[in-house]
Amino acid sequence: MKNNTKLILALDVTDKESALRIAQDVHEYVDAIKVGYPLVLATGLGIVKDLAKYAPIIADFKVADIPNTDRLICEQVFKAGADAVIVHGFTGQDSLDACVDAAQASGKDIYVVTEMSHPGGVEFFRPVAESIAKMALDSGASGVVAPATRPERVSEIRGIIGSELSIISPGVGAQGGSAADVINAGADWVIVGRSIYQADSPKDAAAEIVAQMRD
Ligand code: OMP
Repeated sequence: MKNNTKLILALDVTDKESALRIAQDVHEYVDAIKVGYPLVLATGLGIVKDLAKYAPIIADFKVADIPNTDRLICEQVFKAGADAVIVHGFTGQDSLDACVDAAQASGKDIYVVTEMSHPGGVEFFRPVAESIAKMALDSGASGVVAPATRPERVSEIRGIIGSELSIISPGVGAQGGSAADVINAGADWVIVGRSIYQADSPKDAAAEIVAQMRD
């Protein structure tokens, strides 16, 4: 994924027409489009190929199963045209390794969730976030997901993973985080959903966020 705009669109709409319209509208301002359960369950996995015309696709399926099932899931998602998959790390090293192996076999990327951005993200994730970040580093994953709602945690996670792995960071806008603050804290990309796809002009909203990160 090229780091031109530092913006990843989280396309959590549930109809194909809106998804394609928004992707076309904002594609020049985003480095990737993240699709997840809302859009894929509503429209089917084929949406990945449709959207891949506009930007690389990160499939956010937060994969969290035994190694064999994880591998099967990742293989299907890569076959569908995704460039990266977001997975959980709490299932352990062997499960993560299965995802990384599947990704490396097809030259794709795995991003591992460390600590989640919502208020409940501190309840169970906080105590294990550092261990998950360390495991992600050792596993050969391409990067981690860390919360824009807590830039200080992004800095701490950056301290663990060093410069080798990327940090993609959700929680900007609707969840209260600031794009500029989390980039200054060490994130490589922000992931933004509602502040863009619910805006009157998704294109202007995306342009504004990109401008904030350049100031
Ligand atoms: P907005 O809050 O609408 O900007 O969307 C944020 C996107 O990032 C959604 O697709 C979430 O599912 C996702 N996300 C988080 O919000 N917090 C996390 O800790 C992890 C993710 C994610 O893995 O992408």
